[in-house]
Amino acid sequence: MADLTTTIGDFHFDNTVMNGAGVWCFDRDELSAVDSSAAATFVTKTATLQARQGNPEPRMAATSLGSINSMGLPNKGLDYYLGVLAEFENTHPDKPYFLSTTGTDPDDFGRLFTKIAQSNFHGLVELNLSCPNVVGKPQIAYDFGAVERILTQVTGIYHGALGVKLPPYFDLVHFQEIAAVLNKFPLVFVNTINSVGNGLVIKDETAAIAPKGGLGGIGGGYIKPMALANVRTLRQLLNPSIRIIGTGGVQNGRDVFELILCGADMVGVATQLGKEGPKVFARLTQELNDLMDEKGYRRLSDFRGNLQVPEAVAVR
Ligand code: RRO
Repeated sequence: MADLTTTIGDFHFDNTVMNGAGVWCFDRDELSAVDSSAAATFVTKTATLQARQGNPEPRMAATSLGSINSMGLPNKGLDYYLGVLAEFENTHPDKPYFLSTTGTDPDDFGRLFTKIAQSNFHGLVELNLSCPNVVGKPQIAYDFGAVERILTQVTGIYHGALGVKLPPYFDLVHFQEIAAVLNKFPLVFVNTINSVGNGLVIKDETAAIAPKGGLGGIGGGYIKPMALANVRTLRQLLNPSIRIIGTGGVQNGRDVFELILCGADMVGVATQLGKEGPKVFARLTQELNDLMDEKGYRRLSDFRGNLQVPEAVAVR
């Protein structure tokens, strides 16, 4: 078996695949199923100060190529997830877990992070700056000034391991702008990418989901090229101490390999986890291991970030 261990900040993981926030992480039972699978660890559903019902149904649909969702941030509230995390941390003192959280109003961030700082949680916090589905609320991380203001406030309050969940960027100047902001803060990771916001899937003559006139975040195979490009470009622009969790479009071990080749330190799985359940992690681990064996790689650092680009040849 190849060595699939990886590190984020001071935290060590005995595998490199985990869930993406939103899938198999709503409550204790779902988190427990991921915890006892081959996954390295889990991240919770994004927690807000108060529990939320989310958007009306139908709000998620799977297609052969991926998924669309407009869940609208349903969750059981920060206190619930802090309570569940305390149980997992007691049972597995050496296993690092991720808490995902976000605010729906500017005032929320101070209150969220004061609570987290006062809790016993000692894992990693993933601040979700990219939920595409709360009606009337833009995706925060497309507003670089807002990201800087929020991170200034949060890092003044919270001194534990912190990372951010980013939306996909599509413009090279935007990559430079977000990286310049993130590099000002003591982040230990970024998770890239969230779903591609506001796509539309049609079944027969009807939108697949109901909220927002049918628009929702697109995940799965549709978005792998964007995930690869975001991991690769941010790896080139971010401080080396900021590790990258690459998420988006993972269906098999080859996809995990490609995200690591672009520079990912860990890999998140969302749509395929929803389709297959937590046994997906054992399959992905085996497929990654087999591919590494074929190529003669013994550890992730043998190929991480080593993407080759063809030499450019002048057109005659
Ligand atoms: O709950 C959602 O609608 C949701 C969230 Br918070 C997110 O970060 N990404 C997504 O695709 N859906």
